[in-house]
Amino acid sequence: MAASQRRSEEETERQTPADEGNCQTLQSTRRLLVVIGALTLFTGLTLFCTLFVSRPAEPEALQTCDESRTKRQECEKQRQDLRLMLLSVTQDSRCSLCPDGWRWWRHHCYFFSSGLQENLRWNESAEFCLKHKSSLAVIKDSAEMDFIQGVMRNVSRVPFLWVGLSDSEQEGQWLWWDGADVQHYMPVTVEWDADHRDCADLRGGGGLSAADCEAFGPWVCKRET
Ligand SMILES: [Ca+2]
Repeated sequence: MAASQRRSEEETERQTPADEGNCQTLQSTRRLLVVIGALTLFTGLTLFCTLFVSRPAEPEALQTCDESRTKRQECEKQRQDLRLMLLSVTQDSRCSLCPDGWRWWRHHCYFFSSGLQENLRWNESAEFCLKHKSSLAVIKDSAEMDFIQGVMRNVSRVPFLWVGLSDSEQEGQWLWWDGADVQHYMPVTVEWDADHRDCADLRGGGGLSAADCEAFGPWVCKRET
């Protein structure tokens, strides 16, 4: 036991200054590696946030974007005017802004179902319009009303059409498809309203009547060109 203790003391005494120096060097290296690692992590996070998280839009970039949008709108308008001019000159349907079976009027395309599709319930006709990137017509002024009435009278020859107007959300509160109140665009009223009549159809002469949404009828879709 005494001999073993003696050997341990001797080994401790044999540690040289060089050993102590190596130990200090190792500790310094570890500290340096920790510092380098932390700096690398910080730099990486800063770079990520700068590039991807919170990069405020620059005024110049916004201005350039607005100018590009304006030019695109001007270009689109010129394209439409050119196609209309070609259509009026050539009467070639390939120059039409609307799909086959649709009618162009004042920057919009209209689909009158009469003669082209079987009559549908109001909800079904609305779904048809949605499938064709349109909605049941929202009539916004007397000129548009006159256009639709003219088609009803001279082309489709139907007594009424489903349009995008209903009070199915709240009885008596008639809203156009876009959420506007019934009189938002024109001073019109819906006749014959009742609890079981929540969908509006357009009659000859421009009148709007409440009807049973489950009734079958022709309809008119509308979409922008
Ligand atoms: Ca009603």
